[in-house]
Amino acid sequence: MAATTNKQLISWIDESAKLTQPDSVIWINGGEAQLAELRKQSVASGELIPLNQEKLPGCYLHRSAQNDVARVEDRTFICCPEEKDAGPTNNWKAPAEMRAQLETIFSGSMKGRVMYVIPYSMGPVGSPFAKYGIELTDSIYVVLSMAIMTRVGNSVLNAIGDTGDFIKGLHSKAELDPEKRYIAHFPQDNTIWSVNSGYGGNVLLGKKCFALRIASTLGRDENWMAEHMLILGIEAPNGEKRYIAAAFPSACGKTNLAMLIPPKVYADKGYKVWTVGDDIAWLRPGNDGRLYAVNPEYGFFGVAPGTNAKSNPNALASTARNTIFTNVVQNLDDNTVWWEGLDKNPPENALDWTGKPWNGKTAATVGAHPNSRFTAPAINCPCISDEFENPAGVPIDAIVFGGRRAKTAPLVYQSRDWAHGVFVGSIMGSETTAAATGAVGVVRRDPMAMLPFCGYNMGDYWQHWLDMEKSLTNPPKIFNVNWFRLDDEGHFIWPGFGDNFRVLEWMLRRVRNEAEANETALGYLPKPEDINLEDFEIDLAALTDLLSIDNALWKEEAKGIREFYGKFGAALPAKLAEQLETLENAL
Ligand code: GTP
Ligand code: SPV
Ligand code: MN
Repeated sequence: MAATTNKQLISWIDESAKLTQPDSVIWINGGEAQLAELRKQSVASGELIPLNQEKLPGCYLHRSAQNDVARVEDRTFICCPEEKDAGPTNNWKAPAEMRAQLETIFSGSMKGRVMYVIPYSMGPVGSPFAKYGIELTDSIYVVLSMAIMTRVGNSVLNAIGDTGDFIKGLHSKAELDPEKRYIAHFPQDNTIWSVNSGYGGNVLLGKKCFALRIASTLGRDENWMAEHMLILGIEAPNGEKRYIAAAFPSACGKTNLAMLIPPKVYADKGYKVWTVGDDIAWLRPGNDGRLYAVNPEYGFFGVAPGTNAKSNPNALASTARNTIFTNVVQNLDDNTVWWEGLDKNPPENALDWTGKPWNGKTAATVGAHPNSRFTAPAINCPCISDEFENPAGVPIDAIVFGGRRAKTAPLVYQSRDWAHGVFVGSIMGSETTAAATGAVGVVRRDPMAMLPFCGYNMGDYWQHWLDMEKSLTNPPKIFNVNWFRLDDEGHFIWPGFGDNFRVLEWMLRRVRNEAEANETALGYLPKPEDINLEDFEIDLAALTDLLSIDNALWKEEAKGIREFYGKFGAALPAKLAEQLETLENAL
């Protein structure tokens, strides 16, 4: 039974049901009884496998189809009326054409199935930042995952009331046919259609589809920003808290940075890190001219491999209960989970991510898929911030961009001002990861870590970033980091993880005008001695190397940037073209 009389909502659901022809329609009310019943059904059907309920209470394992393990960027479309508004970095199709094509695929796709109606909120319900969505889906996995990742239920229907103010998402697993898999966005209708996939970023429509692609277009029109950013708080020994937002591409360290534990020397002094968000930030100028951020999500959809008690104990603790694991190893001895990098003791009596028998001691192949993930409630996180539910958000002092670069980018540098900071974000490059299908380890330009997530022309998006400065009398300082420089043997030079705190601390000293820096072609770089080396194993020579700029490599880089910028034609903001010239001249 619908807990709403909203005519627009009900008629859209009727229309969608007419198209997909489910046997029945069930409204998700957000209550535990209904979710428990759905878990029971999904266990009966094999969609979820219950894990050891003593060791992992409320936890389940899910195995996706083997051809459906990551976002499909080549099948993701922005369907705005004009191709030029999607820009050169998005796939585009005319809305009518895409609708017609997808209607054929959706037609009857829910026959013999239930259509679930999920009312959900991105952001705390009622917050000035919050936006609401309705996802229609034929997947219980999607319902249960959305109930972890977003705020779900009748409170959202109440907040929507009789308005048309909600994002319409239609998802069907259909036949999971990769040839008919499409993730289509219709920004002018606030509509998302996703079909033939069951993988997170393709089907949990609140996340990348709504909170980034659609929301970025809303932000452009309403003077705010939707970004692929973590949000963390740093508490100083005197109790002062400052907030940092950081944009790194997929599988480049956002969850890890958001939950980091400061090195012992800092922890002993009383420094703490608090997590506000690990993937998405919605940012709005406040009345005081500062930039405020909320995390619109309610859970973490985190990368499993590499997560362990040393690298990210807070993420591991977050997965201790009420978590859905996707595509990890099932340890048959005690019915728990395992993945590469969890510990040095892989189970011998196990099933790999595809469900085949797997012996971790002798197997030639990995047990967990490289993009295997956990879906965990944010409130499980031991370091979740007190401000996580603050409807007004947290004030941001620093914005950090970063990617995976084996050679080029130094450990850290600071932009000269806001416009230069926008330039620094726009020229980001990073090696591709398993989070999307396609080759891994290839360097591509990924401006602001938004290449796969910007819902409109990236050139216009850069202009929007530049324009935001007008609303900010006290804008955040903008930095760039690279935790991933390699030595000649291919090892990471920087130890990363907890020690990244040393770099964050330099940034906050810069914010307070308390730290030195060298002015270079790229911007302000710390001198090696400006980074706190107390109780640290790295030697000064390595740090000097990490903070060096190879002019020849950067001249090559500038050529690549010029080529990339060339794709945008008239949409490239003049200010960014000037910034590039300044860089080229300085090199
Ligand atoms: P998405 O959820 O895809 O957006 O990824 P993310 O940006 O949250 O990345 P995540 O924190 O899950 O890290 C991805 C991978 O990078 C994991 O295998 C981590 O172990 C590794 N990683 C994270 N931080 C560091 C670091 O400081 N140094 C090194 N060398 N690796 C890191
Ligand atoms: C990413 O790929 O950046 C993710 C995972 O955070 S997904 O939700 O699939 O987009
Ligand atoms: Mn992400």
